[in-house]
Amino acid sequence: MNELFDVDYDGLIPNNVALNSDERVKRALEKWHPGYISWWHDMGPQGFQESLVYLRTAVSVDPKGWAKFDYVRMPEYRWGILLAPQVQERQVNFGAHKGEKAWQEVPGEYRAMLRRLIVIQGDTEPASVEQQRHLGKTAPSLYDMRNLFQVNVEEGRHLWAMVYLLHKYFGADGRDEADQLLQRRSGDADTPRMLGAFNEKTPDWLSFFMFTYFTDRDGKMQLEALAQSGFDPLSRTTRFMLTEEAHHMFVGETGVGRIVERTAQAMKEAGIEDPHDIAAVRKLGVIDLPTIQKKMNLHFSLTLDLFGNEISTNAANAYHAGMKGRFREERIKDDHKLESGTYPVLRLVDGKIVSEDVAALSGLNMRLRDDYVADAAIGVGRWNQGIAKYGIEFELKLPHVAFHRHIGEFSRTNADVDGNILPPAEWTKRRTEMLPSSADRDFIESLMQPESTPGQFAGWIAPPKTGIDNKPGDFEYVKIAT
Ligand code: BYC
Repeated sequence: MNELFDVDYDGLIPNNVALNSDERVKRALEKWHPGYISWWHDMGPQGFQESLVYLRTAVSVDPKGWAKFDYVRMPEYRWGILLAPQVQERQVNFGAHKGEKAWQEVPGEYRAMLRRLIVIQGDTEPASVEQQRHLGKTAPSLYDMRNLFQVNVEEGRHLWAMVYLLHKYFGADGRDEADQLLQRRSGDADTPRMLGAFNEKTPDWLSFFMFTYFTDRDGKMQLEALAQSGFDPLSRTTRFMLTEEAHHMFVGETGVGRIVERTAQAMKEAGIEDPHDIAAVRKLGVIDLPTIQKKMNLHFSLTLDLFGNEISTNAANAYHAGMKGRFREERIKDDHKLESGTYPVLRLVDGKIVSEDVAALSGLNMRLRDDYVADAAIGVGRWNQGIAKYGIEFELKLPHVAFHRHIGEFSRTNADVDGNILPPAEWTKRRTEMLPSSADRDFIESLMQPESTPGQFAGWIAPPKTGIDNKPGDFEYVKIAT
């Protein structure tokens, strides 16, 4: 066994953290395990727990080849604890402790801060599984169903990743937090998940793809920032999570791309040139582009809220402490302390959106959000190429960051998708031009008929270019148990 990369699969909990020689944590996790399985049965994919799903499981943390594919019943998936290999002599790369040795134990003065970051990260993982649990029943193909379940089991594994840190490094309060991660429920009035977007519904597959494109991408940015952490176990665990996260965003990007392509193709075949002739496009059984734009407006704006307030003392403290860095900190050319310097932040001043320079440390949430917006725009460009290919004049566009916000500067106002501030009555009047209406939702829902013949796809989505694990087009990705 390659000590650096390989995973011990002998015990109940696969791991590369030498759990066998850590009796206390091993016992704590084995005690947590039944509660997790029972949560998975109650809140995991509904109706497919007995089906055989062609899933990848991490068998190594070697970036060159870490996964193996096989049929698995989801409750029997080997959720494991996998940390990226330790970097020898690693240092804290930013903040007040820059240049000191990275911490292998929790620094006492940052314990509460670190626990909060880990708990928030942990809370989003089961939340997304809960949000997506009904989708298997309306999957547009076995390929897509398999991808949904792959995302779900890996979010489950990401929960394990955070729970490991809580048990290993936070004693009794870590244990309590780990238990609570199984008790909160997405959308529950009394015990909701911690962050807004994770209490929203994911009612249909367009929402699912938008969620995996936009919201999983917040996951990427936050994990990248945590991967910089001077608390080495957090850095190592989030580094490996990022490897899995890439597939989730692939599912989102290609999913939306395939929907857009199918719409454009159907319009071309039917000779419809006007993308705004919604009734004509919908008659073709595909989702019109303006409705796709509205869904995008919704998911993008909900996701921006996950970056917190533009000006944030929490973010400043976390950076100063060396706990949460910037996106690709190592590539930034500055002093990595940010004790001086500024960052431009969009603010609402006297009813207008203006850019103001604030202390760079205070503007870190805004900076991460800016990096996110740039990253999110790339896939939108590719979707637009898919539309242009069919000669249709329509461009999908990310809405203004002030649009439809519930956290931060712009939660106090109503901006349209171009960033114009609207009086409340005007906003209410124009709302369904910019966000999905109940009629839009009903139409999308009417298309959500399952397609479970291998190699077949629902009429509103194009097939993918290639299969998973190089499988042929008619591969049976899920053997549905009847
Ligand atoms: N909803 O200084 P502020 C993922 C609270 S996604 C509700 O503005 P801070 C995934 C905040 O908690 C990535 N409350 O914010 C994706 C604070 O409350 P307290 C998840 C919110 O702390 C798809 C107060 O407002 N990971 O992995 O700088 C599928 C003022 O705080 C919200 C992380 O987020 C909100 N949206 O930034 C599966 C990383 N925003 O404590 C998985 C860890 C703010 O004063 N979290 N508040 O009562 C963090 O780094 C930060 O806590 C946040 C907020 C970015 C969330």
